[in-house]
Amino acid sequence: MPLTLFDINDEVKDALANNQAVLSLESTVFAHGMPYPQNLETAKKVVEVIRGEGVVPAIIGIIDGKIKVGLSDKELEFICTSKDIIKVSRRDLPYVVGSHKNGATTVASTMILSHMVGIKVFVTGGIGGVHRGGENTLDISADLNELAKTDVAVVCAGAKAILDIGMTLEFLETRGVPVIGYKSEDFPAFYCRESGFKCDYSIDTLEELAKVVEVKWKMRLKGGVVIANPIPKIHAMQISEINMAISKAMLEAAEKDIIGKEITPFLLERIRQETEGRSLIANIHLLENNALVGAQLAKTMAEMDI
Ligand code: PSU
Ligand code: MN
Repeated sequence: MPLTLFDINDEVKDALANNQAVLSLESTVFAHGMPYPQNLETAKKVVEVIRGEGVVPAIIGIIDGKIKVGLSDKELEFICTSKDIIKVSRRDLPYVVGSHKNGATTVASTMILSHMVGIKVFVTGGIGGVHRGGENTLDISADLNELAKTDVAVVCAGAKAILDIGMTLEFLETRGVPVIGYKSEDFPAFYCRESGFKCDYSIDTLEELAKVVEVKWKMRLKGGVVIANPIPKIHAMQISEINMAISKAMLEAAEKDIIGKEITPFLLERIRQETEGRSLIANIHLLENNALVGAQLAKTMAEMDI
């Protein structure tokens, strides 16, 4: 591992050295997925939730080209407020690190960096996927490829309905990524508990979840496991409301020719406006819930010596 490129904070370093539970978090969800100040408040809340479970949180980001594992409060504030933060997926890592830039990491890059330092569980809001029309545009998130090859368990609330969820699940199947619902048969669609698609399997206990992850890696079946954790019922949104907002936002994105890595942040912001902030509130709650389950899974895996 190119250790000189990393700056791992002492708490995370100690925990990793002593096989204590560590849970990593991406920073794009805060830098490009939510407005200030809610992004900073949510990041702080999520860290608190993880600590409450006795697990060490490690938000990952890049500052002046240094890969930070476990952002300090000051660094987190910078990532949440600066306009100068690049959205960093796998292909962006060499440039952003090599040219001493600032970056927020996506699911793909956070998986890579977590794996490099030995963190096995990672939590996010929703994974990227195959965009609608992806069969023509080839807009398929690098998150999916990473899930196919990097050994990290990813706790998420499914994938957003701005994506083609059916094609996303097909892609994951082809690449051999198990999609496990935690206490859910349905594959959730981020703001909603259902997407119209099922998970491959549903598991009700953390021990069983941990076992599946362990077996996958013991058998050297490279890659991640998607653990789909639906948004709590009381915070879930109406499918009709969210679909209306999504359709409107997507039409606008097409009119404005927004493509590539800009599309997800654009749609998230427009959906927030269309739902008068309700989507943001749902986003915050599902992240907290994912952090809770992620922390519990990290703890269970550490106890089982996985
Ligand atoms: N989903 C969200 N908020 C986000 C993202 C996804 O609800 O901010 C981010 C994640 O970092 C994810 C990335 O890894 O978008 C996927 O982007 P792309 O499709 O450009 O790979
Ligand atoms: Mn994309």
